[in-house]
Amino acid sequence: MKQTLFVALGANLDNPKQKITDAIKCISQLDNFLLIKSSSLYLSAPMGPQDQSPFINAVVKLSTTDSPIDCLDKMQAIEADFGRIRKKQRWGPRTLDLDLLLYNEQIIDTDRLTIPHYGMQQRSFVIIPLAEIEPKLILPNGRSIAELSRLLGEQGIKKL
Ligand code: ROI
Repeated sequence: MKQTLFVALGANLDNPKQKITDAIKCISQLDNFLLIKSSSLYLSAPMGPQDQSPFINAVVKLSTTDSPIDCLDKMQAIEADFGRIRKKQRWGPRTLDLDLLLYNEQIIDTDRLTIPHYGMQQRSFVIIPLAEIEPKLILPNGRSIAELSRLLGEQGIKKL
């Protein structure tokens, strides 16, 4: 059975634009994954400590036969390949961040995985690219992506 998965990408170190483009290609080549849609790249002001570079952000829609935890393992393996060092400064700079946003309409709350992603509704750098590729989306809590993106607006984020 094919499942629908949305993944958010973010990076702000070492040529982040190239990192995001390469990561999208890498995800699209994973076994059991099919890339359905890819948002534009966005330049966004850092959330968290301000003494760091702006981020490049994007969101992709995928179809997969993998379970949520297998998806997480694969995304974390790609993060590691791209040289992300975990456990550094909280909310600090990162070479590549891959967050599982949504897996069908499922709600998952385990030690390793929280879906929908806990902060997504407050983050314009997630909501705006998600609204670009899936304007009719309704989140598992019943809120529409159109409404959320209207509420958040495009402050601090710029389509490239
Ligand atoms: N800020 C922006 N703009 N984009 C991100 O992807 C991002 N990721 C993070 C923190 C450090 C919280 N800030 C961010 O992990």
